[in-house]
Amino acid sequence: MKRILTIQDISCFGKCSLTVALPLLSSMGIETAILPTAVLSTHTLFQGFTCKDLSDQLKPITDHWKQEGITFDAIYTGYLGTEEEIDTVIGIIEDFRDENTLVFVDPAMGDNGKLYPAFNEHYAKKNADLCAVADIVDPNITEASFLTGLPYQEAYTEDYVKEMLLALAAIGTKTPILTGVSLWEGKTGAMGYDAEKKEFFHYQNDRIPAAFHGTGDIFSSVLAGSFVLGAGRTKALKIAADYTALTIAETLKNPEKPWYGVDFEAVIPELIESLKWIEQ
Ligand code: PXL
Repeated sequence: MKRILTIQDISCFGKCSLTVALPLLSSMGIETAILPTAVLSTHTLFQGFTCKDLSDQLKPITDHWKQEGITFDAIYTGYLGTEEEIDTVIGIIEDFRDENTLVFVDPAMGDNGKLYPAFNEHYAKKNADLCAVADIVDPNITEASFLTGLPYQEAYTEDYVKEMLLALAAIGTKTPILTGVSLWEGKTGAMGYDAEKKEFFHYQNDRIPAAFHGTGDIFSSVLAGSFVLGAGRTKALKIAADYTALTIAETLKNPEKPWYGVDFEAVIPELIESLKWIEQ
């Protein structure tokens, strides 16, 4: 069985970060170890959330793992709290990675042209150091613009997406993947760039005209899991994008649609079913 380590916060309520990554990766048949960076009452789009920083626990926990000889096939990082924490996480990656470890970084820090409430531009720049050590990063356009310094555009062309991907590759990531990319009217998905082969690749599915919080974490968890399971890049994008779209469609059926996250739990069986594409 493949084993992944995911490093991100626990938002106790709100369907994001670890409460999404752990169930999804486990459902995909991947042993999932977690390194919680902070415990929050909710994610930061709720008013008045509490937050207990766990930065001082990261080193003792991972030192213990080292003593136990624990290793990982992949390390997947998500929302991190502070700039110091980014440095600690880079150290953990360096400590645990070997030539076969997949390092997947979701530089979760913003959406719709803005950073999340807990972050500033300095933090955003620091996240580029983490992206530099990653095999794969999957920012949305907002995050990519903060990482690269290229201007954020709501309406854009394929050339803009390609320029952004090349700028991300210039930071040092082997395979940047830009999420929430709409290449044609009525479609949405992701586009990536393989810096070694100098090839662009993409996957688009039908755009559902609705936006929910937490879908970025769902997409990243399933994308990271698909790569760990050996999916090629286009199949991995398809599995992650189709499942994310399904979670949105499912949520729209719910008369009490939660604003804070999607009903991903109801369609986990379909995710498991879609893993058969990896072999096909
Ligand atoms: O979904 C990303 C995320 C993760 N963790 C926390 C957040 C957010 C987005 O707002 O606030 C704490």
